[in-house]
Amino acid sequence: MSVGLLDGATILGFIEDDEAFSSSVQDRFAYLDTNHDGILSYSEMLKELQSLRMIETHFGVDVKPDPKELARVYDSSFVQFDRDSNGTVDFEEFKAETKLMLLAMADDLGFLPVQMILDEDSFLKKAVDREDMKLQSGV
Ligand SMILES: [Ca+2]
Ligand SMILES: [Ca+2]
Repeated sequence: MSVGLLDGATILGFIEDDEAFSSSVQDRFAYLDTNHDGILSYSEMLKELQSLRMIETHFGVDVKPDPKELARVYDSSFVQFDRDSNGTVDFEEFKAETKLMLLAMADDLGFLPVQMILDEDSFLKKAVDREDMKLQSGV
């Protein structure tokens, strides 16, 4: 974990950089796909859903839900990813939903930079790293 400064533009820049975005989505997908069959099952997605849950709590919505409630939250997030409702999440579904989530987050953040605790291999951390690198190289 590290602390980074994040605003909407940083996230948008990251999404719009298709090469950077696609490759980090690919990394994340491969990391979650523990049996390497090219699709994510519910149990493989759980790790991702749990980290999304952490993101929510960072925005101050820290309700301590009971396990049943949490399972419901995971279920409904999974359904959001699984657009064709075939019970698994393929790469295109994963990428599309990740993009939507990041867009929504960029919208929420707006133009005021917010300090956030970032998971080492989260998309937000990658967005911040990318922005830092851009600043350093003066582009
Ligand atoms: Ca799999
Ligand atoms: Ca699907």
